[in-house]
Amino acid sequence: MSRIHTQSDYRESRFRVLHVDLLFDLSPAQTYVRNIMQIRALGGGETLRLDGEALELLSLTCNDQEVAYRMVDGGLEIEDMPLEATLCIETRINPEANTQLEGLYYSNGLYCTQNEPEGFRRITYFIDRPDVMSLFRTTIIADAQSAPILLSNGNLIEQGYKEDGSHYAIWEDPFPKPTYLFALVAGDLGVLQEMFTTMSGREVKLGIYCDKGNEERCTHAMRSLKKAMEWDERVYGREYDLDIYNIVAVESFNMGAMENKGLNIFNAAYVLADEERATDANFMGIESVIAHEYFHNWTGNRITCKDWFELTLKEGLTVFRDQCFSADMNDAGVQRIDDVRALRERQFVEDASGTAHPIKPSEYEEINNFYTATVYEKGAEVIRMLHTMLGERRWRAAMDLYFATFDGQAVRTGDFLWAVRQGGGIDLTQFERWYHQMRTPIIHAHSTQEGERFILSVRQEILADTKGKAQLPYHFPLSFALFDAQGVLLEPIVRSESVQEDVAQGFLHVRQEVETFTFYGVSEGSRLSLNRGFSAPILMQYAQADYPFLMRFEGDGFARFEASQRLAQRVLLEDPSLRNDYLDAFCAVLEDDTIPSMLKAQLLALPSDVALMQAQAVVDIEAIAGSKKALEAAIFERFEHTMRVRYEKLHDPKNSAIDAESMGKRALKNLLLGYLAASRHSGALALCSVQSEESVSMTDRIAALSLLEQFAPQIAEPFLSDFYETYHDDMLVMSKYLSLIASADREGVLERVIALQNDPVYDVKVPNLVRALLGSFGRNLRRFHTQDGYEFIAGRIMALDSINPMIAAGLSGAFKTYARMDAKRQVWMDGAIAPLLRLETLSKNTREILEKIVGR
Ligand code: HT7
Ligand code: ZN
Repeated sequence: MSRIHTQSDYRESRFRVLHVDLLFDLSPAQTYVRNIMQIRALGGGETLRLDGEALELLSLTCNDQEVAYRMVDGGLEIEDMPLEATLCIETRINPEANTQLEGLYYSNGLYCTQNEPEGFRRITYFIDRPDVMSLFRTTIIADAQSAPILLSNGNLIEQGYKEDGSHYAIWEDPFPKPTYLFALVAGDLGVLQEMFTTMSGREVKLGIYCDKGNEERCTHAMRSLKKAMEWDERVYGREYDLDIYNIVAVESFNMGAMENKGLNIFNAAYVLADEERATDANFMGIESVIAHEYFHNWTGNRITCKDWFELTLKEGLTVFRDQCFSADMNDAGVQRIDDVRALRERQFVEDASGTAHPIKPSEYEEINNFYTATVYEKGAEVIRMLHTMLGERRWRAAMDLYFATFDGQAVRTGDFLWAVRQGGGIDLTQFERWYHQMRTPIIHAHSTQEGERFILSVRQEILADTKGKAQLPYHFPLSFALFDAQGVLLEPIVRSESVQEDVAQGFLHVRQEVETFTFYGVSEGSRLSLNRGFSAPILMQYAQADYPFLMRFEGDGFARFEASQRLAQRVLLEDPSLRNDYLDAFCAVLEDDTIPSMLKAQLLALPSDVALMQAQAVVDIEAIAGSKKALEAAIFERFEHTMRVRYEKLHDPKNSAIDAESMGKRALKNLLLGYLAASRHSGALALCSVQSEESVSMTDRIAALSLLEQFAPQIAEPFLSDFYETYHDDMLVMSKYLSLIASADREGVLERVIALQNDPVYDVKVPNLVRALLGSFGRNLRRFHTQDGYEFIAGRIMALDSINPMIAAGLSGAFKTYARMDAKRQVWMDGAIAPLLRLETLSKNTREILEKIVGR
C-alpha cells in the first residue's frame, strides 16, 4: 500500500546497526543471503522494524535463539528487543527475475546492485534509511568459471577457492555507510588498471571493469577519473580515502551512474568510448559523470543525507562541483551555456508543470520520482548563487567548515547552510526560500536614462505553488554589465535602497518584490546586460535589451548566447519583421573569426523546440515548426555560399580527435550542414552523404545520417542499413541509431518506431534502448504531439510499468507539457492517460507522475 511521506514523519532510529556481516551465495535464480547484524538499541524493550521487499525469509535468530517476529507491510517487526543483539537473517532472492533493476539483479551474465534510494531492502531485511550507518563486511561466493570477478566496497581482505568449483572473496569497508551505498558486482569482466598518487603520497589502485574486449574503451574514463581526483585535491583540498577505487560499466542500468563507496557502478554509456564509436558529446558526458560520482565521495558519502528529503544536499552540491570541474577542463563559457540549456529544457519544463516541487520536496509518494532536474540542476543553481555571493575565498572557507564539522555524519541542508553562514559571513534568512518554494520566478526589468543616471527597476513575479498557495520573493544575485554605445564596458557607481556591497563583483543583491537601482556616470546610449553567466535561475523579461548589440559586444559567453536566442525567439514567435536584424547579427557572428568555433556554433543555433514551447502560454506546435522552417530558409537564402565555403574549410573527415578545437570545428560544421540540408537542395544532401561515408568521427556520421533521415529519407536508407550492419552488436551505438530514427521529423516515424520494437537489437529490459527509442519519440515535437503519438506512448508506459516502473515513470514525463497544450491535445492526452490511471496494478512511480501531470 502506498502512502505520502512528509518531512514531519522523521523520527530518529531507536537502533544503531554497528556492524553487518553479509554473505552472498550467488546463483541467477536463487541467491542465498545471510545477514548478521550487531544491533544496539537506544532503549530496552522496543520494537525493531526492518524493511524488506520481494524476499523469501528462510530463518531469523536473535542472539542465536529463534525469535518471534511479525510480517508487516513492507517488512517485519520484532518486539521487545534487548539493548545489544546479534540478529542473523537468512533470505533467498531471485536476481534473474529482478527486471526493475533495484536491489541485486542478474542481467547479461552479470550480478549487480543498485540500492539508492531503497534497493537494499530487496536484498535483505534491514533498517534501510540513509541515517543508519554501519560497517560492512561482505563475503561473496560464486561459480569461479562464470563469475571470476567478485567485487564489493572497501578493501579486499581474503579470497580463495572451494572444492565445489566455486570461489569466494571477502571485502571490508572501514568507513561506516548507509545501505544505499552498498554494492556488489560479480561476473566475467575485463579491467583497465592504473595507479593514482594522492596529495599526501598514498597510492590508490584504480580499476575500471567492463565486458571483456572493451578495456581499451575505458581509457578516457580513466583519464577523467584522474583529472577529477587531482581537481578535488587542488580546488577543495579533498583527498581520496581508500586504497582502491573501482568502477564497473554495466549495460542494464536505470540511471547514469551510482556513487557506491569505493565501487561505483556505471551505465556503460558513461564509461565506454573510443573515437570510432563515441560522439564528442559522449566523451564530454563521461568526463562529467565520472567526476560527479567521484566528487560524491566527500559530498554524499563521507557526509550523507539525514533522510531523502535532503537529497539536494548531496546532489545539488555535487552537480555544482562537477559543473565547475567541467568548466575548468573545457571552455567555461560554453560549459555554462550547456548547463543552462539543460536546466531550461528539463527543469524549467518541470517547474512549469504539475510535477513542480521545491529543490527540497516537502512530500513524496515514491522517492525514486524525486531524482529530478529540480533536485539536481536547480539544486546546483542554488549552490552556484551561494558561491557567487560568497566569492571563491569565502566559499572555500565555508566548504572547509562543512567538511570539518560534519564528516562521517548524516545531515540536513540546514547544517550545510549553517556552514555557509559561518564560513561565508552572510545572512541567508530570505535566501533559504529557494529550498522550500517551487516555480521559476519571472523577473521584469525596466530601465530609464536621465542624463548620466541610468535607473533600473526590477520586479519579481512569484507564481503560486501547485496547490495554489502564494509564495514569497527571493534573494538572489543579479549579474550585470553596462556598455557604452561603442560596446566598451563601463564601471558605474550604483545606489539603491538596499545594501549593495557586491557591485564591484558585478552583481546586485535583489531582495524586495520591487527594487530600484540607480547607476551614476552612465553615458547616453549605454546598454545593459542582465543575468550574465545566468547568475540566478530566473526567467528574465527585459524588453529593452538590445540583443543585436549584445550579440556583438558581450564578452560573457552565456549572455551573448542568450542575446542570440532571445532575438531569434522574437523573430520566430513575436515579430517576424525583426528577421533582418537577426540575419545581420547572424552574419556578424558567422564571419567573426575571433570567436572560437564551439561558441560560434552555439551563437548561430536557433532555439530548440522545447525552448520555444516554453515561451508560449499555449503551445502552438504548427507555429513553432512553421516559423522555424521559414527562418531556416531565410538563413539558407542569405548565407548559402558563405556557409558552404565555411563548411568545406571546417570539414576534416579523417580527424576524430577530441581536443577542443577539433570538437568545436565539428560542432560548427554540422550546424552549418544542418542549415544547408534543411533546404533539401541536392548539393547540400550530397554533402551529407559524403560526410556520412567518409568521416571517421561518430559525431560527424550521426550528424549527417540524422539530416538525411530528416530531409531525404530515401537517400538515408542504404546508409542506415550499412550503419546497422556494422554496429548491430554494439548496444551503445544502436542506442544512437534508434534515437536518430525516433527523433526524425518525417512521415512514418511512428510506424518505424513501432517496428523497431521487434528488431533483434531492441530489448525492453535494457533502459538505454528504451530511452533511445521511446524516450526520443516522446521528445519528437511534431510526431509525438498527435493523438496516435500519445496513445502509442501511453500504451508503452503500460507495458513497461510491470517490467521496470522507474523507466515507465520516466517515460511518463513525455506528457509534462499537458497543462500548456491546446484544448484538442489536452483531450487527446487525457484519453491516452486515462486507461493507465484506471489500472489498479499501476506502480506508484507511474501513478504519482501522471496524476500530478493531469492535476489530480
Ligand atoms: N545517486 C545516483 C543516482 C540515482 C538515481 C537517479 C534516478 C533515480 C533513482 C536513483 N537512485 C540513484 C547517482 C548520482 O546522482 O550521482
Ligand atoms: Zn549524484
